[in-house]
Amino acid sequence: MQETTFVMLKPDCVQRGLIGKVISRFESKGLRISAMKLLEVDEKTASTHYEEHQGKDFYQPLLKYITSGPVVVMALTGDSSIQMVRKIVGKTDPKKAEPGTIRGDLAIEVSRNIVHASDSSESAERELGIFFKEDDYSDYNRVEEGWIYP
Ligand code: IDP
Ligand code: MG
Repeated sequence: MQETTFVMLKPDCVQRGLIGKVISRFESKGLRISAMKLLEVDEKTASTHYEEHQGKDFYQPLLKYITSGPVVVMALTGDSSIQMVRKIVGKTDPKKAEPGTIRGDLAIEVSRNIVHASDSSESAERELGIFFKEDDYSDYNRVEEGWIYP
């Protein structure tokens, strides 16, 4: 089923110069970038985005981390993209993430794990709504989806 998921390249990803490397993994898999921007997350947006973690001991450091520098947010569309992107990203703790996954290959610390990806269709819808509005999206097909060169 065609669906759209939300991905954020966190400040450590941007500052380590890994934007291209990480996006490339999603692109090569065949996912379509349907919206994308570079921005700084303010405190309020960060707390809305991570509201499920409120009260946990890593919550405050998490807000500080995510607001510490620019991030890249994107909407990725494709067949089963929500589950698939979570697989490509790997387990939350990079020490446990399998080699071949983004976190398994490019990170070490759970508190600096490079990338966020929605974990369900409900969270995808909610998180996309926090960062994108209707006209941020582009509707097109990739070549393998039937796009024809004009
Ligand atoms: P997820 O990003 O794989 O969905 P969540 O459990 O939703 O993982 O946690 C959100 C984010 O909070 C993680 O990506 C990570 O940045 C941070 N985090 C989660 N657990 C810990 C922890 O035990 N220590 C420090 N940071 C954590
Ligand atoms: Mg999560």
